Amino acid sequence: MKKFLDIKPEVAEALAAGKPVVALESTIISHGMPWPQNAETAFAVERTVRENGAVPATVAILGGKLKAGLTEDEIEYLAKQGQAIPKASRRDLPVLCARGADGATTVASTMIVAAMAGIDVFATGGIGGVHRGAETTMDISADLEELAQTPVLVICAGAKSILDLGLTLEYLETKGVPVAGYGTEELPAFYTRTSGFGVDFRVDSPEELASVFAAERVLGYKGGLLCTNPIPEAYSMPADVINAAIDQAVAESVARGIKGKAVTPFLLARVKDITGGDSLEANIKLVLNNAALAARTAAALCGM
Ligand code: PSU
Ligand code: MN
Repeated sequence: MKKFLDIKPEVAEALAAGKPVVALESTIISHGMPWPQNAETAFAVERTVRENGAVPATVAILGGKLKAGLTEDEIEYLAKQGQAIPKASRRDLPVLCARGADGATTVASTMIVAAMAGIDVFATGGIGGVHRGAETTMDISADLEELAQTPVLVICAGAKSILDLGLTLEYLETKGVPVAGYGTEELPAFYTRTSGFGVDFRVDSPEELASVFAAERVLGYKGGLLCTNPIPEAYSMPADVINAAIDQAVAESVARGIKGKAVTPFLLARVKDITGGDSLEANIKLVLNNAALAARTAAALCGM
């Protein structure tokens, strides 16, 4: 395992000293946003983590190495390559490592690398989940299975309603994954602060969130914890606008027969195109918001 793991020296030093570290994913860089906003956002997210008291560790696979922490040049490389970098979830790591290839990590694979490196907290935008129509397609993201088996606290802005949010919550309940709402009882739906679905429990401070994760560890659970943090009010989008775009994108993906790992990138790209720059701006703001909460939670966890 360690043969493939490459922890950036700054990250390794922070971990050895018991200082807070926050993992960040890279599918959002190469597949989630266009150049150059993807690079600008990745740098802004790292800055936000630092400003809130933690060391950032952006995760990716480069030359077959599982990187926990990237240099600026490496982030820029992923951002410029964009879709040319394969999206890498749990099942993709062995082949990419064996072949010395590159990959952009999803929530699932970022959790795997974070856990290997000893990083407890991970900030992202949206997680994968149970897709609409999954009762026939069986399209369920490996992110959910990872939350059930890998001990990392993931902070996101909920999930986009490209997914079936009700079924996603049911799946997480079945798998025993605690789902927190930060300052809310309702699951946020990424672009909007509400979804009509209730979360498992509410927390109101980084300390409170950290204490639940710490308790989960003391109990010896093997899985993770999901914290859903609503997009700041000022940047949230009108539900009717975003839902119309999502419905159109889902209908197109069905009509075109999109399958497997291509489904989520297809839907994300279509929603972005249909809504123009508005959804990109909202996306950037919510990721920064999650990065700040993750850094403060990682710091609280270190103080426990
Ligand atoms: N949902 C988003 N933004 C994203 C993703 C999902 O709103 O960027 C990315 C994340 O990397 C997530 C992955 O882990 O897509 C899930 O892909 P799949 O559904 O194929 O598991
Ligand atoms: Mn899928």
